[in-house]
Amino acid sequence: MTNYDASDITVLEGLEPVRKRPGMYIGGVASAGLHHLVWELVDNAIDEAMNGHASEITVTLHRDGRSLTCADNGRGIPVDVHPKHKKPAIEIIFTTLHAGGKFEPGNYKTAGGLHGVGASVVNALSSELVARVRRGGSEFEMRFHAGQVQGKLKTVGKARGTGTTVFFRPDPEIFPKTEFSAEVIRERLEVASFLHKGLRVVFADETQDQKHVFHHESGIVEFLESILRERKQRSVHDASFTLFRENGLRIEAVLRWTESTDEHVRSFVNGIPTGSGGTHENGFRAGVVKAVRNFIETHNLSPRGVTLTAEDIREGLCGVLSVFLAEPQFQGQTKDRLNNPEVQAAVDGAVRPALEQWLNQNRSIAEQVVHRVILAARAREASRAASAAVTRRSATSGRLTLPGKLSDCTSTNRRDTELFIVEGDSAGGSAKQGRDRSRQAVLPLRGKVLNTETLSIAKVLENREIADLVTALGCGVGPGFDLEKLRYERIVLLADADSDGNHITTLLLTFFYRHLPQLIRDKRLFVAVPPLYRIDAGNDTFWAKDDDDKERILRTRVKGNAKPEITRFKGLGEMMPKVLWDTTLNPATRQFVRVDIADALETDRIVSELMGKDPSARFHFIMDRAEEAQALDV
Ligand code: 0RA
Repeated sequence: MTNYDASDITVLEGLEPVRKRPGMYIGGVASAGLHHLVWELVDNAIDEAMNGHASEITVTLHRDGRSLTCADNGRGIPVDVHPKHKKPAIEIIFTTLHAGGKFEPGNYKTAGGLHGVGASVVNALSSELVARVRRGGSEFEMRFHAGQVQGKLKTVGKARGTGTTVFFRPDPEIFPKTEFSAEVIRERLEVASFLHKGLRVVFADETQDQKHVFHHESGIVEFLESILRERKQRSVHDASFTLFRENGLRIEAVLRWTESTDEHVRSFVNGIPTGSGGTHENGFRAGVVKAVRNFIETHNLSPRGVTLTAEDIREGLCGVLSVFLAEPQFQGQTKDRLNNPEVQAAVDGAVRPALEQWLNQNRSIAEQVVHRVILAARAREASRAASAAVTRRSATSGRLTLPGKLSDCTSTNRRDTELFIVEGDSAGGSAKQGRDRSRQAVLPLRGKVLNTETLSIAKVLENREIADLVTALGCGVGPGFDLEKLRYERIVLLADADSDGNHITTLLLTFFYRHLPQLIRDKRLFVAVPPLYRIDAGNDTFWAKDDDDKERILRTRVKGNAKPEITRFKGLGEMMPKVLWDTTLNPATRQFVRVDIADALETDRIVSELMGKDPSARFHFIMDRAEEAQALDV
């Protein structure tokens, strides 16, 4: 390891392709791509720490919010001159694509997927980058602009100890928005500190004059506790099951069962979040299910009258799984699913015996877990019966059983049809008159929608408004869900452009997110954006969706000295049907926002927080995300 020097660096390629097609290297130039630059440097520093050479990483977000420094106390990037290329190693590392240390056995690299593309990609996409290295008693410095060297490597002074410090400023010619999110960075660094136990990670946020120090000696055990705290979830037992295993593949897992009805497993490969799971997560799930099943069977605890499914066993499971392997293969559009087949059996084979043994050694915990699992099976049976009743109403007996207040469309072909879910009867009336009745259906909902966040499907379906909605959709919910039976191509939420309307939209989004996520995943759910203002100026009429829009129109569209007349709509109900058609229903002129699970984890956290905070703020957050996702679609 210590005989590493510049001659180990082999493949050389310039940086022009990176600036030409940044998306190929960092996934895109929107916010996620911008933050990739940070992860890239942080991952390099973490690699140095993981291999035992660094104990502390400091990330400083500078006051302008558009530049950042990542420092570590590792060995320092080598500065010796490469015999063949006659350049300092550090220069090669920062100016050539895919240059890096050759594979050293026993070393875990974050390489793979969008990661590990190297410090050179960060350099290529920065208008300014300064690398400083402390090594051999001196401090060295090298400066770059858009990936090009600005002068030679210089010695800037004497130094004690070793380490690497990289300052960079993302290039505004590449990124439309160069402002970092302190929150996104903070969160990622905290997670890194959990996954690399013992590592000190400091986040100096100059934009808010805050300094965060993350340091967890118990690693993912503390991570799980923090997840439960954040999700406000109660455990059904105390003490987590923990697993630390290392033989070629490092496997760390911690889990416990909660009272929550969902399953929440966060998985990582070499410290990189794998939001779409993969083979490691599959092995983990399979191992947990087999261990619990075995325990139940061995002790003759099977319930009478219900068969336990894998989902029953995993209901309420909250866990963290972190694996480290030498050559991870990532897959999927966002490269966040692990694809190495050998990992599945390895994780399954590690988790199953260890968990079963743990259950046998902790009998009171085991009893609580088994009780929880049987309860889940019984609840599933009950909700299946309830949902089957609703689905039957809509699916088998045809239109006659559709809710009376649904104004259905006349088209018998689902293609291009839309269901507008409208707040209130009077708005429903305008929508009903203003719509294109051949392909647009209207379902008015009365008053506030039930908050479905924590309710089982059976409970949710006891609510009349929701049951009517499910009947109108035709696709059922829960175990009875069938996308083929969905009666419309698109589902559109239409509510007033005020805080009550936002609240209703949030509650409906919660319902869809928790109970019909398939519709969101299948990109069927939209939110309509009705106008808030009408601006009459001379012979022209303009519509504005919010205050900013109004100001913009007044500035740019209203000509001459005619004094514009501005009308603020109190609600959809007072809008003439024709106006509602022109502004909100007509596919040629309307604006929709598509609801997307762009970042399922973040959405989950937001939805979990639903109770007890300002509803309109939450709404904006969800919709901002939706808009971001939509912007990415075009
Ligand atoms: C290759 C060799 C050596 C250090 C590093 C890479 C290194 C890279 C980074 C990136 C961020 N921080 C870093 N720290 C170290 C050193 C090999 C030796 O000293 O023998």
